[in-house]
Amino acid sequence: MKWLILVAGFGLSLAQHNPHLKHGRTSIVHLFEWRWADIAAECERFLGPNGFGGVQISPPSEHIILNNPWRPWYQRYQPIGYKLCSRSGTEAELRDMITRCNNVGVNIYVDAVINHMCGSAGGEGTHSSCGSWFSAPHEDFPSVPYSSWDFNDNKCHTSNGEIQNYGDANQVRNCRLEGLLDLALEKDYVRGKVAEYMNKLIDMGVAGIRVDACKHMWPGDLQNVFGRLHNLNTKWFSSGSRPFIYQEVIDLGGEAISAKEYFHLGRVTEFKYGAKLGTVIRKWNGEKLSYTRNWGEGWGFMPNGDAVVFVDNHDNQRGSGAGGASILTFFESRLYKMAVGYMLAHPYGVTRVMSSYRWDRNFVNGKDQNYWVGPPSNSDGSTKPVTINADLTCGNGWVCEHRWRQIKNMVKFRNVVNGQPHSNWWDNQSNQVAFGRGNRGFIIFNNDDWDLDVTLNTGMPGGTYCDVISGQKENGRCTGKQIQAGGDGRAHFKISSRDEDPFVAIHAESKL
Ligand code: AAO
Repeated sequence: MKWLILVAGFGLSLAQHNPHLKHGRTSIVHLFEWRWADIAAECERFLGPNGFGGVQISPPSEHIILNNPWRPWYQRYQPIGYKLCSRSGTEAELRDMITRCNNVGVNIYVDAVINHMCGSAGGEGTHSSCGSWFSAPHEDFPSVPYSSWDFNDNKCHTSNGEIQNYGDANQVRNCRLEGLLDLALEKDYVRGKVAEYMNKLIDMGVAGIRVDACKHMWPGDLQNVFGRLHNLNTKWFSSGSRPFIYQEVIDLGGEAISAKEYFHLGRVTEFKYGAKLGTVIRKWNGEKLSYTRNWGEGWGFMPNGDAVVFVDNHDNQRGSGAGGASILTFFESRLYKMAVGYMLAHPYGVTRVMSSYRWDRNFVNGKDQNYWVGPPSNSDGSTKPVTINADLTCGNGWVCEHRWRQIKNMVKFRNVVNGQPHSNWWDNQSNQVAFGRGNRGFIIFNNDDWDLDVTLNTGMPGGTYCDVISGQKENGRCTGKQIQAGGDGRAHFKISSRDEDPFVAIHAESKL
């Protein structure tokens, strides 16, 4: 009996680690603050055709509307209830998006904010995205409903009810994160309401959930909630599929709470990944690309099967969250493309690509005063649509990193080499490195200040390949550099340190 329970529990937890990506796809893109209508169109016109596996959407739940500062992006991390009208659109638009994305094999992952409601200073009234009345000072959210009984106040023992010390696990989980009203997830009632919210989305067809602020919730409480979740909708997923769970836990070491406390519940965001990769590509702290020969668990990252990885996320691209100044973003596009290319070529983790909007940075004493700036908006606060330019880039202030040729093509690379081992490593003991993925793909970087000129064994079948970084294969022709592999798999590479993109990638489907 004991064995049976153990085996069942193990099976369940493993299941929640599976992102249920379709058609051999391997990557998720975070379309941060996009409208549902734009995501639906993007699934059909771009993500499906280009082999993207899924989209992480911004929180779909009803949220506070803030005026000071004006409509910051982070208002969506202050729920008022679980109705599904948000800055991204209505419930009908959400449902339409989920259906249309699923129909082209692109999964939807919901960002669920379940640790808290709005901030204690959120006031009282109907300044919420569906117009529901609430009172922050009285902890009253009738649309759920939650009342003051449903919050953690008596469990927190700090002077102001806030988290003051990340070295104290009780504070981190029982007190308020940045003044946000902290839900008592130990209560059966609260667990039920949260699970009901998630189940509504699961029934609508989402494939999984990014769970916000998991460090601030007890693993046992989360286990109870996740145990209540329905299986995925069998219209699009095989019967018995458990929702994919990936938990936001920031663990750079040195705190009371560590990521491993959450592994049995689902995957976890590996924040060390982007922090270290940024340091390596910037060549800070004496780091070199050649040191990444054992990238992954060899660098002290969590087990491969537990990790979701990314170069930057919506917090640390604007200097909050974790990682600090080493994090690379679209603002430093040359280094950024190399970092994303490295991540997508390397077998470690489930990969998430960031897709952002532009804002004007304004650093004062190392802090961006404009980190709060919301998505491109009209004067009434509504989010501007994502427009598509003739060259397939985005307009209206949307950056669309996922559409950049180099990134789009590396998403495809990852699909083509899926399941192949990391192989044929080469380095110059400095910042020139290369590695293959079995006989399906090969990538080489020159992050030194001098040119690269070398002949290497790629492990690929002989032939002419099109480099998918400087160009791509179009109608059987190559718009970029061509690489000749001999019958022995050896190929000659030349990369100037002044190239626009100092890396080259070839794969089985870029063969001419
Ligand atoms: C806003 C205002 C607040 C106001 C509040 C309520 O900014 O001034 O008090 O409303 O009125 C987002 C925004 C917040 C915003 C919030 C609600 O980022 O600014 O507050 O919406 O609108 C912690 C959490 C982590 C969280 C991260 C931002 O652990 O879960 O803070 N991320 C998620 C979301 C995020 C969202 C929320 C959670 C809330 O992704 O968008 O907030 O729903 C240490 C700890 C981390 C901790 C950071 C930051 O990190 O380890 O756990 O993250 O501190 O407090 C080095 C260290 C690293 C350290 C880091 C920063 O890198 O190695 O460990 O420095 O010190």
